[in-house]
Amino acid sequence: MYAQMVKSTGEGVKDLKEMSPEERAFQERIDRGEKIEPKEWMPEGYRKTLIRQIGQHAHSEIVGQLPEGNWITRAPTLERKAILLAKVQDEAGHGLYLYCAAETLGVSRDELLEKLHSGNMKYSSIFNYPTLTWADIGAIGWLVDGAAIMNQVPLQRTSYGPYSRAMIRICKEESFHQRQGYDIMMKMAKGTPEQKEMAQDALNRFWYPSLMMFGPSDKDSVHSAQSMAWKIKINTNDELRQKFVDQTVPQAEYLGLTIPDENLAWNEEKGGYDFSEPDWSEFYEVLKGNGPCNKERLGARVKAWEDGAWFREGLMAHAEKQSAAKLAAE
Ligand code: FAQ
Repeated sequence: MYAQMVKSTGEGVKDLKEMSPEERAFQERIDRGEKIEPKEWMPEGYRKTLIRQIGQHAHSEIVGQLPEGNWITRAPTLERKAILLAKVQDEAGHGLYLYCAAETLGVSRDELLEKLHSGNMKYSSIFNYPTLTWADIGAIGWLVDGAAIMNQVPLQRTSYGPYSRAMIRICKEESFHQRQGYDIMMKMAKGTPEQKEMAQDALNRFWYPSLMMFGPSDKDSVHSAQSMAWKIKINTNDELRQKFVDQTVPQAEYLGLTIPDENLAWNEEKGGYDFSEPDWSEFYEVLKGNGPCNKERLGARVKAWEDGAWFREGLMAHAEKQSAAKLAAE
């Protein structure tokens, strides 16, 4: 399996023969499907890759609250508002499980947040797009949570124990998120002509950014080969993107909506759809901070951090007072 991987994904991944005895023993554990737990020996690159991926994933969950949070006060009914509130709160919970998983690798939550706020750590490109209408909330649940699930279900089998266990819980909640989004789209698509138009417009704007969530195409993915050898990633970016398209096209047909891609066509031979690639220059611009909402999103997170300083200081003062009192009593 490992030898095959090295062959198929190419350069930069050490062959078993080039590894130190510790590295080889580690790789053999991964190949046997064993989980790696926090205090066990691991190559520095494995630790760093996990901190990067889990940290970015946690940031995505937290920043991902902002586009939908924008509509909580404007949800069309009390029921929709309660559902959206629950969903946005779930995303906060996902962020917290993931920060905890990252902390087991020896990085503090404050360090991770500092890197996010200073622009030295990424979060998913998708959250740099605006939510202009209520239909966008449907499109996010359907497409963005749909893409997130496609990526995260295999991550339940990732090699790092705390990440894999966090993913199991997160995936359960993401399924509810996807269903609520599709339910909004059904109401809109089967509603008045204006509502259907809003649903189509939301699909038009969110389709390609959703495809970008899976990362650059395999030939441009810098981390995939090593991450797959370590089973941090289970599938390549293109494999998951293809599965997402194959799953989503019939869902769009059921809604009576059109995927905004003239090249979309069933390919009998490959057993999947042919489809157009997203505009990768737009993707890299968004990653560089030049997407439509990058400044607003990061600004909101930095403000929340600064506004919460008094609260964190209060908690620390209380904790210090308590431990001083405990010491005095001993
Ligand atoms: N956005 O070599 P690769 C959610 C970066 S959760 C921004 O292919 P890798 C829930 C990548 O970091 C959504 N950056 O990288 C929700 C790397 O840059 P670096 C988040 C991206 O790591 C729903 C460079 O490009 N999910 O939505 C993106 O092997 C609704 C080269 O790329 C996860 O984080 C992107 N889309 O593969 C919340 C899942 N794609 O770090 C609220 C876990 C790539 O060297 C509402 N993560 N980059 O500076 C993963 O599976 C992987 O990290 C990938 C990227 C697949 C995202």
